[in-house]
Amino acid sequence: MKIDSITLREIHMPLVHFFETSFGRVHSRSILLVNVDVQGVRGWGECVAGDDPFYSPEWIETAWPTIKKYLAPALLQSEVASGRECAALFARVRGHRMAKAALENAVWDAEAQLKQQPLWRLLGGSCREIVCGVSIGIQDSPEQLLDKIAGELAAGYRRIKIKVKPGWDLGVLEKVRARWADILLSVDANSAYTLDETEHLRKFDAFNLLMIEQPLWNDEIYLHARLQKLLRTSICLDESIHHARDANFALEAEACRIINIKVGRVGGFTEAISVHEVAQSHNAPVWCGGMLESGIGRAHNIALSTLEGFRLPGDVSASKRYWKQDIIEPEVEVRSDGTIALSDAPGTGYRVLEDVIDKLTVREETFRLKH
Ligand code: OSB
Ligand code: MG
Repeated sequence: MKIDSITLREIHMPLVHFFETSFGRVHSRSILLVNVDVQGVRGWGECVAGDDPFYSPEWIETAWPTIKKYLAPALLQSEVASGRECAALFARVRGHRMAKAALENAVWDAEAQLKQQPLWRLLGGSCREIVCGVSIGIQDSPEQLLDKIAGELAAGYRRIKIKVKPGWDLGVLEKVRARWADILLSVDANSAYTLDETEHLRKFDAFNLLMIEQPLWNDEIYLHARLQKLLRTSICLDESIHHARDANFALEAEACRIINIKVGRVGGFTEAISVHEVAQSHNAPVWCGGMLESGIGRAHNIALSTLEGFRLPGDVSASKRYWKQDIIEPEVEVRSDGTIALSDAPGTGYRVLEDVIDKLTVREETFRLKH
């Protein structure tokens, strides 16, 4: 594939409902989109870095110059045969995985279009439908949370995950379990606790949770192993897992029993597939995490979720939970049984609405090889 040009855009999209985690509340998102023009097709990728460096050190103001100065030139100067070859091309740059993933995934998308293949098949997926869960942020009151859960269950979602932090945890879980004793329920702490709070965390065991996601520090694996020994509830790691070696260490050390795979956090589809393989070799289930993506990233998450190790419902849900108007057509819809159907169309199976993107764009820059 000879890449003709790479375009980076920043779009601004207000959320339908605010989203609050232990590190703060967001009402809208600035999203970096990248597209690669190659041999008459346009592949799209989404950078999942946030507006702020709160979930991870990366944010949109690190991703933009990293792509501009290092990743785009590296890609423009070489000829890659497939999306899979991008990771090696970008390896000289340390970290910046979300920036790398945006570009690599755009190349995979272009490759799927050029080969007239569904992206999910190109990635090695085999499931024709994926099972969906939702991630529900911290609300203004427990009553508001219960209303939200009721709405999502009525919509068919098969797993509810709620965000927790000290002061918004056991009391809320009591209320949720009092109303729904049997639903598949998990919690995500986004690193809100420390090992000193082990006794408190052990109380989560009373609620029959599918998992507790990332209870401790974002940069720790070993101390999660200490904690996992003391909990009945399975730990799932999110922030701590940056690549397949992390996944292998975490599973070998029994720091977790489940891994949340976010394609942006691990640096692209190639590494996400490797993390999936590592988890398979340990017989540990994985599921696809979300980063409040627009339709472009969402479509990529759907494709990734078709790999056979994605045995638990992911945080992959309908466009309308986030956006009044998404930037793809059709928008992502979840059926009343909580599943999304995969199509056999080439690429993602969703059309990118460039006119809508144009209206949302606040900056744009195109990179080409200088002759
Ligand atoms: O920890 O999974 C997380 C959103 C932003 C940053 C981190 C996380 C999340 C979510 C949202 O939980 C999942 C989604 O609905 O996209
Ligand atoms: Mg998480």
